[in-house]
Amino acid sequence: MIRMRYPRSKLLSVLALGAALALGACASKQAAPADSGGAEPRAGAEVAPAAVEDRGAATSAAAARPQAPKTEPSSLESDVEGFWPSPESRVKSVAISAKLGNAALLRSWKIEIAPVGGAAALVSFAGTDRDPPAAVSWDGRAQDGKLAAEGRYEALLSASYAEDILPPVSIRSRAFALSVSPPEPILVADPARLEPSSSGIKAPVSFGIDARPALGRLDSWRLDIVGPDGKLFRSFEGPWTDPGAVTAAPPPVSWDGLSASGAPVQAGRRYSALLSVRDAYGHAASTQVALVVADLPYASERSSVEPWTSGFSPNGDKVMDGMDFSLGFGQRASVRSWRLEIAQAEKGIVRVFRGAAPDLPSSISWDGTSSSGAAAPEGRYFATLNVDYGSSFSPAVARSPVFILDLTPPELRLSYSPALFAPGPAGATPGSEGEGSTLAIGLEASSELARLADWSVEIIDPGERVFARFDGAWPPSGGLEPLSWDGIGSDGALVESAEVYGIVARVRDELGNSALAKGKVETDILVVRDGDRYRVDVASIVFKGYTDNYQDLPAEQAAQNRLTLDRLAAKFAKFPGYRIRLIGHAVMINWDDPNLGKPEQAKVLVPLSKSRAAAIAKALAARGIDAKRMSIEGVGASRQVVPDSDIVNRWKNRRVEFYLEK
Ligand SMILES: [Ca+2]
Repeated sequence: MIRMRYPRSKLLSVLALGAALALGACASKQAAPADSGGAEPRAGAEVAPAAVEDRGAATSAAAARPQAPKTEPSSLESDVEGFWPSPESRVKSVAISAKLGNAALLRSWKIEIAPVGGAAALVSFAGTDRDPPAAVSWDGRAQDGKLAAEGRYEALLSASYAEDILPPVSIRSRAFALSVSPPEPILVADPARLEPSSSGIKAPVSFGIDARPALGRLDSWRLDIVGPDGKLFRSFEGPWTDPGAVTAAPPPVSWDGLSASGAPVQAGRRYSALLSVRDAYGHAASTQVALVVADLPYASERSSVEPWTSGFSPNGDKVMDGMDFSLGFGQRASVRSWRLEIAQAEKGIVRVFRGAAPDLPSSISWDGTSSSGAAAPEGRYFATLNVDYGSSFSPAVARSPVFILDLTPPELRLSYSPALFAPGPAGATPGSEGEGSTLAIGLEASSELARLADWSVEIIDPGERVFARFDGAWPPSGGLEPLSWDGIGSDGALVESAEVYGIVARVRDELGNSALAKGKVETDILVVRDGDRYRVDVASIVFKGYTDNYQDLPAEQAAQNRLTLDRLAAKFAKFPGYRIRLIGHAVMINWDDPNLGKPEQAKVLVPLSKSRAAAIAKALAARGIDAKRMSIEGVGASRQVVPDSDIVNRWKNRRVEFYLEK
């Protein structure tokens, strides 16, 4: 579009481009066609009419032609160095002001706009009036209304005078740019990867700012650092360095990694730098580069948390009731704070311990309570040590091996056989060379969480003391095979005949939780070789104090006596070829006083022991043993098994011994 501005006094309207064409039509009566002067020669920006130097010739011609007037200068000026024909533009058009000297003598004039370099004019208009427009405005559109190509243009003014009284005028304007493309900003960040330090970043970032300006003169720039949250972190701006130069870039911008308020960038986060540039016509464009803040370096020394044991059992029994952890802080001097989290795989964090430098404990003890003080549930746990190094290093995380909190004792099942146990060395049984039987003791144990650690089996004698003991690590060395016991006690003695022995089995897990199982086994009548005869020991026939009465007793004892007699009778029936000798024994009261003991033996114990042997012989006869096979004897306290001073054990002396003899 082109429009013309006339001096106010002319009162002429501004005409649009379409109208400019119309002007051409309307002016055709008086003006040459618009393109008629396209090939006219072009001269400097401002020239006086030609032939000024040929003043002599003009003077000599004056006689034949009208007197040549004094030549007035003409000029053609563009008001801007460029423009951007767009509604957003600050400079939407270029104004060409033309001034023609000797206007009153004009014959015709023409103003054209053409690309620099000689291509055909895009628009032109012309006239024959003697007062051409003071200015023409061009909005970058060609005669046909289409936007002209981006590039550099110039305006051309040509004019001729009536009767060639003056040389024709041909002037070109200063070139001006028709700018369409926005500038292309160029932003380089060096380095683009920021190394964090305790105060921000180790080295400042240098931003190189530049732009490919297209045809527009660059005007200003703005550099925004945007944080990971999308908010403006820091901003810089300035004018383009040299308003006179088209491309001269501003000096680099140095950024110290701090926000406008002085806060440092965060390690491991991503920022971006956004460069916007603007040209003189209002064209704006932007570009951005990513700025990655590296993670803080890792501490070279590792942190650690180690439970002291594989688990614990906080049940107040003083056995492994607490769990201790060793804590290792990788780079102690740089630690800012720490946090120890104790967590269960299923339930998450149960307990937290924390502290700050310089309080860096080498160990922490946990009593098995949660943060609320309640008992933590049983299960598998682990501890995590989080070490905060501030801005010196990346936070360190150390995780412990799994450990167990277990309060439930193992499950234990005790089995044994036979219920009636008849041990004895090989060949001890009359008429038999086979081995005596053994007691098979089986343990089955299980534990859900903690590993089983060890086991023990104790044989408890009728005096409630440990007769034999077996123990070992779990599982038993023989695997799950039952323990085989030959009836020999820890002191090498054989079990007593026809007694009840307790069996106490125990298993323990690694955390000190133990389980107990009890049983009882009865020993059979034992037959032991004694020289050329066999002795049958029965210590369990209980007599009423100082009598031979074995029946007037508490019901349980009386029943046990009857059972023993039944077994004796059954035993003797197996050896019909042997005679049976019954020898009664008794406990001396006055064992510590020979003066009293001697008469006690003679007057009380011998008769009592013989009477006891007789009572038992009678009971055996009642059970089918031929009385003729049996003989009795009473020896009182003369052949004691243990000293009568042994109050605890002397019950063993109160007995009847049986011998099988040929
Ligand atoms: Ca415990």
